[in-house]
Amino acid sequence: MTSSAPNRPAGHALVEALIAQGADTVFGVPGESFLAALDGFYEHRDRIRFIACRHEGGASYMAEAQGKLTGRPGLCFVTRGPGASNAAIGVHTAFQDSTPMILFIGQVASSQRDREAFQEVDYRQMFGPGTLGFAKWAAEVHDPDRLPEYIGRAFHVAMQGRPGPVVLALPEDMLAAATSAPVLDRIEPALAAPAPAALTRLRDLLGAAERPFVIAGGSGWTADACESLERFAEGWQLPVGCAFRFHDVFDNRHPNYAGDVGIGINPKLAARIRDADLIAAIGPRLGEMTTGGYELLTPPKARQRLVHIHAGADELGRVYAPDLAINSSMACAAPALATLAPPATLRWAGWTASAHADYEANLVPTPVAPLDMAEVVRCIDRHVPADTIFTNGAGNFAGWLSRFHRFAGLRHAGRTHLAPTSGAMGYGVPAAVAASLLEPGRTVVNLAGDGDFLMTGQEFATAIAHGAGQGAGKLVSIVVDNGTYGTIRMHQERDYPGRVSGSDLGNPDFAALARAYGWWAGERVETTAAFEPALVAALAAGRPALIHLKLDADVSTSRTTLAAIRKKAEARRADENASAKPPKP
Ligand SMILES: Cc1ncc(C[n+]2csc(CCOP(=O)(O)OP(=O)(O)O)c2C)c(N)n1
Repeated sequence: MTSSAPNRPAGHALVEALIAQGADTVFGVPGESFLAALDGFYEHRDRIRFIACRHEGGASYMAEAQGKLTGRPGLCFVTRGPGASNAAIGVHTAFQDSTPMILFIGQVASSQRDREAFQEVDYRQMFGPGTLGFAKWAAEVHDPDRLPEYIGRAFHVAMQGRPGPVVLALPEDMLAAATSAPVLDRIEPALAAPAPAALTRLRDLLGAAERPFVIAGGSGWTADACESLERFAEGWQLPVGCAFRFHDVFDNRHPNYAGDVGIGINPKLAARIRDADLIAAIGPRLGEMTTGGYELLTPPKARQRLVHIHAGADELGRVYAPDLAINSSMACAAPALATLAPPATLRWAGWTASAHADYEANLVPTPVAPLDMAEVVRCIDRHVPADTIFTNGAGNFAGWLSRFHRFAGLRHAGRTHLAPTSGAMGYGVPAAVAASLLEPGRTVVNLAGDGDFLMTGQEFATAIAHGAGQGAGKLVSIVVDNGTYGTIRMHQERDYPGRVSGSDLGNPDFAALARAYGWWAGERVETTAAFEPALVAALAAGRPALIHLKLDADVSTSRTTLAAIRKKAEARRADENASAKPPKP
């Protein structure tokens, strides 16, 4: 504990506490409810910056991306009712993605509490653990002298076990009151480690397997832990797939890499996971997207033997009854796994080689004209450094990135993928802006859908205002404009063929919009050949750049078209109708 200036406003003490935790950047939208904290940011402006965003949804996404990128809680400040409501999407994303984050909300004065005062909300009800899916912990601080206690708990809770978001409401009078509260030293999370007996059992289970498969993912990975995972996989010759949105946990070029286990999974990989006799899930939640809608592994007792290693005790046995559950952080589990000596002979070297061969074969696209998204991704990869950070929100457009981009792997390049496990649209632009501000030396590429982009595109203004993408690292946003909420259209064609409802979009001129924000933008790209010069110009622009791609809506995914989906659905309907006919007399 460091003692600090006596009798400064609690708002200043709060900012000092964040600095002591290693923070140099917070994201937010100001409100009159936390003026004393804003004044604290002014007081300490040489050590911490307040990035004023254009919407609390953008700010909370940026803080979530900060948590993903740094492993420390991302920090977001918003005002009461309206601000908190807008910020909810980032809290939900941080919850589903197990990302450490703290949302600070300016609250009505204590003297007005419980009157439904202006914009008053009870954030413990709104975000508290009882809501299942928002904050891990929500609290309101009433005593300025207890700020260190609340901040300390917030950092611990956000980072420990299964990481996640914490909400702290700060009544405006509390923030303005004087306190001599000291400042806590930097908090490191307590890390659970595997018990020796569990490791022995794991070794036995692996030794008895014929077709083992590792699914790696979740949060809490460090470069060292990823390197240990790689050594474990090499020693035991295990095939490794990355869980949904955690594609960068394992080097995609490694000979043991088998592909990503998420939306749009390689069908051969899905078959392999079904056929495996042992699944070692190291780090990920076994959520709907990573389990193919709970079908690759069927709950509660999967057909495959299941070893589940997770940092959160509550995740173990939550849906699946594992044969072995290990409650451990990745920082402790991975080095322990790397020390497990494999037997002299392993039975599954061919199985692992064919898993990687399936992955390589899946990288070969079916050519599409006039604009081939697979070639777009390949072209980006030729022109940007290996440590480029890719961001995306939700939509079919992201499928081309998932399938064709080869992530360098966290052990080599740090986190290179910021994307929402929660499937939240609008995540990609704010995440890219945050990444660019936090790591100005790295290139950042955002891939966005036209629907996805316009949910948070206003954060282009934040990028310009705070100098993102204007240094060594480039910032490029690529908008895939197909004139539709394509994912929903795809589902409609599957379930209600030909009946397009609520999914068409009327779009602006994205390049003109970008220029209005001060971004560079060239001609709209409509062909594969036009993309490379557009990308080269964007990377040389010296400021953030947008590339507007026009894609035919029929090109639904990297595997199929809307027309094909509709035809199949109509044929299925015809069959169903025929079999429903009463027998002829
Ligand atoms: C915030 C939010 N709202 C709605 C959805 C439901 N949703 C999922 S994908 C999608 C359409 C995405 O459209 P677009 O960004 O244009 O990408 P496309 O699917 O066309 O490639 C919608 C509406 C969501 N996931 N998140």
